[in-house]
Amino acid sequence: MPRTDRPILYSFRRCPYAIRARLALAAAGLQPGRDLELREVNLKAKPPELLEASAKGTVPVLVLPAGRVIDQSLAVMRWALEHHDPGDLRRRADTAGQAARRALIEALIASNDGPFKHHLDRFKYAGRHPGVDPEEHRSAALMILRDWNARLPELGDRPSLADLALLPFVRQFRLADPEGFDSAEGLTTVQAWLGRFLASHELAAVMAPPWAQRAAWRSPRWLYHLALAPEWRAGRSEGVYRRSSRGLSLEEVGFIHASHSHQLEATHRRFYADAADVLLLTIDAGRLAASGIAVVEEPAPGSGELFPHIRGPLPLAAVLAWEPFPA
Ligand SMILES: N[C@@H](CCC(=O)N[C@@H](CS)C(=O)NCC(=O)O)C(=O)O
Repeated sequence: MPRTDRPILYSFRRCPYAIRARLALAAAGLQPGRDLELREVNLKAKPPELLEASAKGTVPVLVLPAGRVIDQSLAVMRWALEHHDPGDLRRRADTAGQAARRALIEALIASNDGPFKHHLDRFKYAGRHPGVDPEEHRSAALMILRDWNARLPELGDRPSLADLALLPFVRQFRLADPEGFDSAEGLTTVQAWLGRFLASHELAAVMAPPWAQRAAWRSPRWLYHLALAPEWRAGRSEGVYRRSSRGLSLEEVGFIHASHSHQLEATHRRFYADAADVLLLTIDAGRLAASGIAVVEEPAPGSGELFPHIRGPLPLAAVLAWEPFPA
């Protein structure tokens, strides 16, 4: 595992596991940029660096400077709070009743990560679970929330590790049916608890830059090509893309222009700044090679800076993702 100077967090803005990890890292006083590098991940195009760190390919993943990899959200939370836990989220302070609170925190987390998540997935994403009855799972999830409703007050008024670990999932549950959640009986404490979380600065902070970027992190191992949306659409319907650069075809130029991650902004400024509907194509050089298409590093006229030139038509299978650029 390559050494880094700061921890690297692979994250996905909307993922509840990643949200809970970001909440704990922020509660520990860590800041992206200053204390860690945040890499927003497109789960449909996971960067090779993430998969090398953790082959299971889920987020969050924290890669520490010495090379240690923490690839479970709860372990990331505990790592953060071991460093700094100013709000005593883990209920470690030596006062009466803390052992019982710590046990309750663990019990609530087990209830969330096990049965609650199970029912949440089958209620919210019923289409992914053929044959399940979403209503049955919604009722089962509500039963669990009613149990939490009775137990949460035992943790005291201050937030705890359980709040950070559970609330992103309760938020998801509510999002699947806000009216149903808000009008559910026997949930007054849970409803108020979620309401405070949804209005909190803590949640707002981790859902916005620098904790969550709209655009995915760009791996230096991938290649990038700026395309005009109608031309990319035409390429997709033909099954192969043959534009070299703005206004020029592969046949005219002899190759397709591309950029490395660090060259992209300048390429956009130089050639596409006034263009509408620009898309950023993320290209896997390995898949190009597998299709027999060579990439040659060649100097740009004038500057001599080396750019990757794709020496043949771009196979659709080599394009991992496309998105509006700038994001
Ligand atoms: N047990 C893991 C679960 C993490 C997880 O499942 N994350 C989801 C996103 S919310 C993921 O990365 N899924 C991989 C995928 O969708 O390809 C943890 O606690 O970190």
